[in-house]
Amino acid sequence: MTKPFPHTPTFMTIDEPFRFEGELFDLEVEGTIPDELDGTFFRVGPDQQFPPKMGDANPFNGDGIVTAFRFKDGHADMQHRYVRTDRFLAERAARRGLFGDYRNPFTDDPSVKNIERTVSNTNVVAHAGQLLAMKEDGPPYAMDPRTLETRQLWDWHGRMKATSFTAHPKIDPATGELVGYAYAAKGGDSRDIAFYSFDRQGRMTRELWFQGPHASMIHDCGVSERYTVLPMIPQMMDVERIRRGGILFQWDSKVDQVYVVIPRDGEAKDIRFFRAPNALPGHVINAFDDGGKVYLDLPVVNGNVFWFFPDAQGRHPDPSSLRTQVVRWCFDMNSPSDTPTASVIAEISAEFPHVDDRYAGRPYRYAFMQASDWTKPYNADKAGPIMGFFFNTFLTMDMNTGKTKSWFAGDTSSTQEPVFAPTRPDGPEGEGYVLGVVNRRAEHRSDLVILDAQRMDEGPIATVKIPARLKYGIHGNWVPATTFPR
Ligand code: V55
Ligand code: FE
Repeated sequence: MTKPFPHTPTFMTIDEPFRFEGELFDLEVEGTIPDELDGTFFRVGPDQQFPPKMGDANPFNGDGIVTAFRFKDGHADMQHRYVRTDRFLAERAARRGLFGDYRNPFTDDPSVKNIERTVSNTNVVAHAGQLLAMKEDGPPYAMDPRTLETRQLWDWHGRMKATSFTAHPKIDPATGELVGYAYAAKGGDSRDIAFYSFDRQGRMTRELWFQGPHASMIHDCGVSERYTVLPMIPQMMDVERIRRGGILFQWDSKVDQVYVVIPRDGEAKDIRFFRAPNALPGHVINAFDDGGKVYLDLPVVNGNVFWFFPDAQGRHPDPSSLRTQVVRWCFDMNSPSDTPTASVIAEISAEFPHVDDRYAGRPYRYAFMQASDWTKPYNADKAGPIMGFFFNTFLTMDMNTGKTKSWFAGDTSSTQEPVFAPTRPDGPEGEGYVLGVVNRRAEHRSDLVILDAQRMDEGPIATVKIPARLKYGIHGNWVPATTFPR
């Protein structure tokens, strides 16, 4: 018999373990789902299968569970299924947690010594006929996009030799290539970084190994037509620390942001390392270049957002005290200076960006994000306390002006990452819908809302009711029906 989960922030309120798998045909809808929505919104998040072996766990340690919302002719169906990772299967067979702390193999049960320990809980990306469930501490797992059955650990036919792969690869809309990288690419806290490209069919076309200036978290990347940029977060890795029972990542306010700029067709000698003052580079909105200048847009936070990866003194800032700037960096590859220029597009606590994927890597105008609007009310009596990451607003940002149109989800709700779905393949940029899960915290239930991307302030066109709770999700993507023909 499984023991109860601990009543700690990771496992409380709307984020209590759910652990249920299943499907729902023809979800109840308030309003009207636009007929032209034809495709699937895939998303993933952690939902730990068994109570944590070590007594508690951070929210990034849970087993990945994937949701597919499939849209056709104004209807929505839903599937919700765990990724059958090797770790998930080993724990299921044992009926208990065998893997210990986050990215700490020293805390594992000896019986799982040689079993891949990634949980595939961070992103789901469609490429070359498969759905890839990803977490940056291991290779992806390939899933069947139609059934959500897990196929296998995916190392691209044995060619991807790094011990891990990012959860934030980018797909070049012009070529269909998947471009990504691995950090700590030889395991542990190695400074090795590997840069990869795979063509439309999933064949490896580039592999480039080099070393970074230090070993730290590289969570996301920007990919333009000719360059890839890797923002290095001042979250420093140390395997000696986990050997002593500590945490793999530690915030260091004395370390600069480092932006690694890699020419997509270049060699290791062409790689440049740019530096900016200590801060936290967040998720990449988009990147583009004009040949010599590389532009990277992303929210930059003035401190550490990962309260479970504190500094050497065990300190972390109160999330509501942090300030975010949406920044456009310019990296000049023809200048010897390692200092990029910055322009601030907006000052707003917005994160989890998506763009119109047809404009990925190219000059573009719109970003779709969620935001923490602390000026809005929150009814903790009804909705329960806020623990950790909290967002309450969906918005469309005009990147030319920094102006936003937004929708507040209400004083008992929180939001999850929104995605963008265009109305038609040849429509103008940003004409389409923003889809996002909203947690109805007082009802212990979730909804999926659909908003007009250009009229966010008018509120949902449709609310798809989910008679279940979708815990804290991480990332997802809109995949048009043409990507996986029926
Ligand atoms: C992040 C998320 C992760 C992780 C490392 O948001 C970094 C950043 C959900 O897991 O393992
Ligand atoms: Fe992420």
